[in-house]
Amino acid sequence: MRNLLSSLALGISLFVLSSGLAFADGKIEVSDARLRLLPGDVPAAGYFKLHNGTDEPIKLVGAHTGAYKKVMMHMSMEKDGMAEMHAVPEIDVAPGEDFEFAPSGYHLMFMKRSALLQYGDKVTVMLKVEGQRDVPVNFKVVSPADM
Ligand SMILES: [Cu+2]
Repeated sequence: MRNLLSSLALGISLFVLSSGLAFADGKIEVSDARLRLLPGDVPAAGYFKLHNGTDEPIKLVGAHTGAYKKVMMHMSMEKDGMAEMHAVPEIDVAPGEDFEFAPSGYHLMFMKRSALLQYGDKVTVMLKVEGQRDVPVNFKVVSPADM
């Protein structure tokens, strides 16, 4: 009984601690990060969801990784029935807001692969946020069929 009570108390204090941290020491959180790998030297696309858990607006200004020589932020849009892509120099995310990089919308474009990659691999990508330290994110390498 005492064990149960103390583990219960521990559980509660951990819960309080973690929710307290989320409020007091907010951070930038990234989830569902995946890199869609295509055969050959075709550029790969990166998708993820970013949550600005800080109390300041943040400005995403790019990304870099050891696995590709060049990474750009792109936006896809349809024009006259044709898919087009534009480079996006920066993306603002207000405090508490989410921003999603998703198929048919914003994506990271990975060009000139410099490492051999296989489906299931993890690729570390550094997201560049103006005025802050780079945010390291592990992207899972997936096939287009898994998207
Ligand atoms: Cu693109």
